Amino acid sequence: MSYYPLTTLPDYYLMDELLTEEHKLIRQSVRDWVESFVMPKIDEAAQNHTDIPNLMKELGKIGALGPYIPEEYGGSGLDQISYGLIMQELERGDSAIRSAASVQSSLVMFPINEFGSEEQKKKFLPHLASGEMIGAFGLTEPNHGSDPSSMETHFEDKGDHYLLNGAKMWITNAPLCDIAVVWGKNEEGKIQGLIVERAFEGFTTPETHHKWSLRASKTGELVFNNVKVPKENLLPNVTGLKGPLSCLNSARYGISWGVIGAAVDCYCTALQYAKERTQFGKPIAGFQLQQKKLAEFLTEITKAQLLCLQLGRLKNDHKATPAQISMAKRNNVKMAIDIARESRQILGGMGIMGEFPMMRHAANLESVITYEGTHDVHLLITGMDITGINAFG
Ligand code: TGC
Ligand code: FAD
Repeated sequence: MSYYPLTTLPDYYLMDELLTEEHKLIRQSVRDWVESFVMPKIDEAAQNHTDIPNLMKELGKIGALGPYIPEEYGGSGLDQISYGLIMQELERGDSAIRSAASVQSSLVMFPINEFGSEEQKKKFLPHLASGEMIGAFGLTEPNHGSDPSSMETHFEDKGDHYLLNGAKMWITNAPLCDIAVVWGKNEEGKIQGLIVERAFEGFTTPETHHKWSLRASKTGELVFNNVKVPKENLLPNVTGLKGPLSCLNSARYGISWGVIGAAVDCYCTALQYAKERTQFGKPIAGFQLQQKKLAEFLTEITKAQLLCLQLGRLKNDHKATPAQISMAKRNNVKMAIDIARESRQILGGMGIMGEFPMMRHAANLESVITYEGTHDVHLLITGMDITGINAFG
């Protein structure tokens, strides 16, 4: 159980005035759900390295899966700011909860909605939106992480089906998934997406154990050993790396908002603790060194909020560029991990305990700063955008 309840969100620049009533209602309902469903269970789940039972169905019930997917396919048809606010509240609970919703929404439902056939949309999207079906996204491989275009997973056209071989690594929800959107190369070496279903022979999903990060989330491999994939499971409307990278744009945007939630949880906890904890005859919040930390936390959270709100507006208007999204993902995750680490110090020894969230958030954010493009990869994306020179190779 969390020591401090999730009360309000710091709103130093009165950003709520820029939100609609619907945005605020959505945010409040997700916050209430996190308070009642996630907070009582999250420390135990993370300590025991187990997922939270029924998480996906519960996320489905509150409309957190594919919120911007059209209603006809089971989504809620919401705007991008609503999606961001949902991610923020979920990650205030734990990055594992946001990860579950991110993968399902941005990495599984998004590509089916954008690049899938009408039959695929009807067959999969409503079940993914309700959480009855769990999806995974396979891009990263054992030998190819930051450089997905070198992937080895491949498939051959066998007339009435494709034959898929290869392996994906570090895949969120792999051990739990009913379907996986898998990116592989066709016989011409072009990247395409396939929907691989749990029942397909030769498809296995071994779990990755002993993580120190995202311990309330299942991670694993996707292994394809001569898997026969029916032709109707190919995503027909995209070819090339821009397919998976378009999904990442959506997920990285959600992460930019999400990590504000983790930072806020740490900031609120540290502020309250500092006001209550007395040393040398006064609350530690009265010492300049602690005030410096707290003031800087709020400054960085406020800047991150403003970045996300404007990015959300750009996204609503279909004007957000991948490089703008990279800037927000990189800046906000670094902001959050710094706040998690520094705020832990404000709690002294108590900061290492499970009843406070800092160690859990800090450990989670080690994954978040790595997945969906590492901190350094996003810097290189910005560098390339402003100089026009590719510094990757
Ligand atoms: P490059 O030559 O630059 O581009 C190849 C083609 O892709 C297009 N493109 C994009 N399209 C849409 N969105 C983007 N963000 C795009 N970036 C590039 C580009 O226009 C080009 O199109 P075309 O038509 O000309 O062919 O590609 P590159 O091979 O040099 O690589 C670029 C690089 C390094 C930036 C990219 O590969 C990258 O972002 N690497 C990081 C990999 C990554 O983020 N992996 C994430 C895996 S999924 C995950 O981590 C899920 S965690 C889930 C959770 O639990 O929350
Ligand atoms: P590498 O690419 O080997 O990078 C190692 C280091 O080298 C990094 O510091 C990197 O920044 C640096 N580097 C690489 N290239 C350059 C360069 N050109 N210049 C300078 N430095 C460079 N992937 C999925 O497909 N689906 C998922 O669901 C998923 N979930 C994940 C869940 C967790 C918990 C984790 C940890 C990862 C997940 N990933 C997933 C994988 C994640 O996206 C990759 O770990 C990430 O993209 C980095 O790849 P890598 O680990 O192979 O590191």
